[in-house]
Amino acid sequence: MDKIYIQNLEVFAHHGVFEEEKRLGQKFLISMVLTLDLRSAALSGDLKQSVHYGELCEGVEAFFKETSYDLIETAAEKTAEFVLQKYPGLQSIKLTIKKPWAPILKSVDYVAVEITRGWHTAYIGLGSNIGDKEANLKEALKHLAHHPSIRGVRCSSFIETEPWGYLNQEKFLNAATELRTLLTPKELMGELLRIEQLLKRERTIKWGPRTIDLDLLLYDDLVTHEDYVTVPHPRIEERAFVLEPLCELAPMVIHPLLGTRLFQLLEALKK
Ligand code: PH2
Ligand code: MG
Ligand code: MG
Repeated sequence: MDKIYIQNLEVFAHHGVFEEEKRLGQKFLISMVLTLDLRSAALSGDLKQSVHYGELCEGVEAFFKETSYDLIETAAEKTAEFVLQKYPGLQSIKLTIKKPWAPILKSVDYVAVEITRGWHTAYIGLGSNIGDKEANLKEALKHLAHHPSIRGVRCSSFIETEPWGYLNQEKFLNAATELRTLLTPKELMGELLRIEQLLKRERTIKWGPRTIDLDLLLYDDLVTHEDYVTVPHPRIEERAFVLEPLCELAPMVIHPLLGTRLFQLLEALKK
C-alpha cells in the first residue's frame, strides 16, 4: 500500500507524569506514516482523494495540545484514533512520539513510543427469536452504526430460519453485517456483549431463545483463540443461518482456517 510520511513535527505540549512537566510543558516530536491508496489522487490530481498533510499537521498539533496526559502512550493512542476517525480514507497509521527533553537525569537523544493502528473488516452474525425480532435486529444495528470506532456498516437481508441446535423454540430472524472498525477483536466482542445486554439478552439455555445474539464471525483473516474470543466463529460452516446472509455480503471472502470461499461452504452445506 502507498504511504505518506511526516517526520518530526515539533509540538510544545504538557504531557508527563511529573508535576513540572504538566506545568512547564516541553517539546515533542510527532512522526506519522499514513497508509492509504494514492493512485486515484495521483491520476486525478484531486487533493480530496488524498490527505492534505498541511491540514493534518495543523489538526494533530491542535489535538495534541488540547488535553494533557500522564503517558506518551495515551497521547499516542488518542492521536492515532483522532487521525483515523478524521480521515476515513486512511488504512492505518504508524505514529511515533518522541520526547527529547524527558526529565530522567540521563543523557539520551530522546525517549519514544511507536504504535500502529488501523481499520479492520469484521463480519457479525445477528439472530433473534423473542419479541419483535425485526426491531431487535434493527436496534442492534443502530448501536453498531453509532459507535465512533465503527464505520461502513452494511447489512444483509433478514431471513427467517428454523431453530438449529435446540429445536423446541420459535423460529429465528437472522442476518449478517459487514463493518470496518478500529476496535480489537476483544474490544469488538465487548461491544457486542454490551449491546446484547442493552437488549435484555438473558443467557439460560445453550442455543436457546434470545432477544438478540451477536456473534463475531470473521475479523480480517485473523485466526485466534484467546480469552473469550474465538475467531473465526467455530461453527460457521455448519450453519446455513450464518452462511446464507454472510454470502449475500461476501461470497468471495475466504474462510481463513478452511481456505475455502464462503459461497463454496454454503454449497457444501446444502448438499
Ligand atoms: N442461534 C443459535 C442456536 N440456533 N438457530 C437459528 N435458526 N438461528 C440462530 O441464530 C441460532 C439458532 C445459537 O447462537
Ligand atoms: Mg450464536
Ligand atoms: Mg453468541
